Amino acid sequence: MKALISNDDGITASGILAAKKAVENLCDTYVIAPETQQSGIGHALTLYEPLRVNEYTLKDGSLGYGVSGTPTDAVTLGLFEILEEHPDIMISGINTGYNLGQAELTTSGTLGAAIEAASFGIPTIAISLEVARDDIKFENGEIEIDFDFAGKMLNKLAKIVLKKGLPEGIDLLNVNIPANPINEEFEVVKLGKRMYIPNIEERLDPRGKSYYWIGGEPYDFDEPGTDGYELRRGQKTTITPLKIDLTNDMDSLKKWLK
Ligand SMILES: [Mn+2]
Repeated sequence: MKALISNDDGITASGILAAKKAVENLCDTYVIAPETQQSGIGHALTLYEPLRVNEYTLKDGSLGYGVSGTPTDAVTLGLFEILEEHPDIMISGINTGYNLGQAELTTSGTLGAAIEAASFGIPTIAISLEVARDDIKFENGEIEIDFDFAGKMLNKLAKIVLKKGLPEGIDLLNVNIPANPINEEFEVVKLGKRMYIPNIEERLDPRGKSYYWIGGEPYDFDEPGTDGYELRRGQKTTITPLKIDLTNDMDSLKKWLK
């Protein structure tokens, strides 16, 4: 069995090594990830720049492939250039910081990599860890983060996926690990509305012209049964089944067009 492991925090991030460590007793692991921090890049594909693949020695001494592009670039090169055959499972993460809700699902690079792999029928897990401190969300492997519980949950889930694949009609799973878990169960939840309310900072450049910096304040999760509510308020490990097909109600559209 083979696992392709990627992320959006970059190949040097500690979370990708945690993901590798979590599943290496189950299968062969191949770490193929962007060289640089790509959080927020979504499902972007590089079409007008050359892409390089550089070999990296990961902190555990093993070989990894760093791609000079996006998470989707890394997965595409992984599947169609670097690996000889498609893996039995793809894991995106472990992301530093949660990935919740409908709104940012397609801006998340963690989900971007996952959606790309899942679109080729590979059973895929996107996994993210809630972190208490805002300043470590874009860490590059230099800050010590405790991925032990997240790794344990990932191992549990990957074992099931490798044995049974995913249920019919489900393309990928979005998993979020709380900072202070109350149990070792998976709570099946639907997507909430969003993770953040945009918080835009306007600054002045040295020539007096405005520039903007997009940030966010956590959305106030208020709907029980959603990922944001159960993770943030309940400190449960949430798991959401996703499908890539975004097609909505065709009949109501046909009626509307008449
Ligand atoms: Mn990230």
